[in-house]
Amino acid sequence: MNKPVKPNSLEAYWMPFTANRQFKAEPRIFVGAQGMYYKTADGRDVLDGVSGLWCCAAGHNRPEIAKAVSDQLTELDYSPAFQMGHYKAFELADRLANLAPGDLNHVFFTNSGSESVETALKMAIAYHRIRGEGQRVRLIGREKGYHGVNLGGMSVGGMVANRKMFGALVTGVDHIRHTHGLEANLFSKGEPEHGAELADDLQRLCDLHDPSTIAAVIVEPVAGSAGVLIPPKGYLKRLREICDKHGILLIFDEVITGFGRLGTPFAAQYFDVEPDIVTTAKAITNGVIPMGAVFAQKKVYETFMQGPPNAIEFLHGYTFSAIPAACAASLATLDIFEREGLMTRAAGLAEYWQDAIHSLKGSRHVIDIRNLGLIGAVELQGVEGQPTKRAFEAFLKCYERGLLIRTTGDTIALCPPLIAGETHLDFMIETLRDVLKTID
Ligand code: PXG
Repeated sequence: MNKPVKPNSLEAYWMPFTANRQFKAEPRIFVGAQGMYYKTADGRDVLDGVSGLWCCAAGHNRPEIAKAVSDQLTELDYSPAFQMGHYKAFELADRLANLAPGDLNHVFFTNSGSESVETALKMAIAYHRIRGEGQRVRLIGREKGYHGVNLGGMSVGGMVANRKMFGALVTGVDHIRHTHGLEANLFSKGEPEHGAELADDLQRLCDLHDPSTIAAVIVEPVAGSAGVLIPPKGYLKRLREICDKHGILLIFDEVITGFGRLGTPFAAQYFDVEPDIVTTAKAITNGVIPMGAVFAQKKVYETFMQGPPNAIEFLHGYTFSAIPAACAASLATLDIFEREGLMTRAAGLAEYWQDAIHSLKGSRHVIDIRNLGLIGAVELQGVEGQPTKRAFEAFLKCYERGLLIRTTGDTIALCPPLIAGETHLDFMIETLRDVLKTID
């Protein structure tokens, strides 16, 4: 095996969403990965408690995916995305459409969650215009929502720290209230009992702006980046009802919930709510090659398929939409999911996981615990005047002890690969339990 090359300087690389100076003073470098584990530059195994960044759902270094990509690169390396096609793009779209619920049977390819979101927002606005409702231009997001980092997604997003540095953002956007922190819901197991009525906040915005001006509402069925916020029972159904009443498209951003995270292919099936558009990315290729996919209802696609047959119906797309290597990686990923039952595996682990993570109730600093499917969050009391400090300390200490976690604000998020066994889940919880004892 090649020895990893060690650069002389870490300076040139401006790292994304990273404390660059802290990192460069104490670098954390991965040099390998296998199954549930990363290998660090200092030779330690680190259990991946977060599937990379919610993407390596089938575990690391799956040889089937590597072979599919490698074979693809020597057969057809690149095929123009516009006005040309290659078989795997059609095959993949078809297989994905079969996984999605109801009429969500057309797939538009992108290269990331952020691009999927921009695509969905543009699709929604253009859809209404083609139907003769060009006044429907307003986009509604939710406080604490995360929809990637591009201007549209950031504008409908509701994470204050991500927004505040970047100007006035896209106009014509408003937000419904978030569902976080209801006293009565603290330490809820699974879906919280209280708060379905928070969906009625959409009606408030309809009353304010007039529903005829609203194109779409975008929400994460389970909010990830804001610290794992589980929707209250009945909340998403209520959002759907209000959208239906007013002709507003409902977009589910399933960038983290897609591909088995809740024990169903998509959260839409878990919550039995059929959105008009679904955005995905991450686990679609098991994280190995950038790819995203936007699922559109038949009615949305068919609305676009009008006008002269040689006219481009949707003036949108990316050079790397559905590149052959990403399609090959995704098809191989779906094969693994099918063979190993990963699309539903989280359902079987969910109860064990729920009991395990809730056993941390009473640990030092813990003020809430949330879970659903194979997702969990432990919220810590922040240090007065120094938000994020305590959780970041937990992150560093877990890493030292061989566990990779994610933190956002003072919440620890966990989402291990779907191949995890009970002993892996136990290791995660026991490591966290020990670490919590040691942080101030
Ligand atoms: N939508 C949602 C719901 C996401 O979670 C994006 C869009 C953007 O995806 P890209 O591929 O452009 O990054 C995301 C990304 C975390 C974490 O730890 C979450 C994301 C990315 C990195 C870290 O919560 N989500």
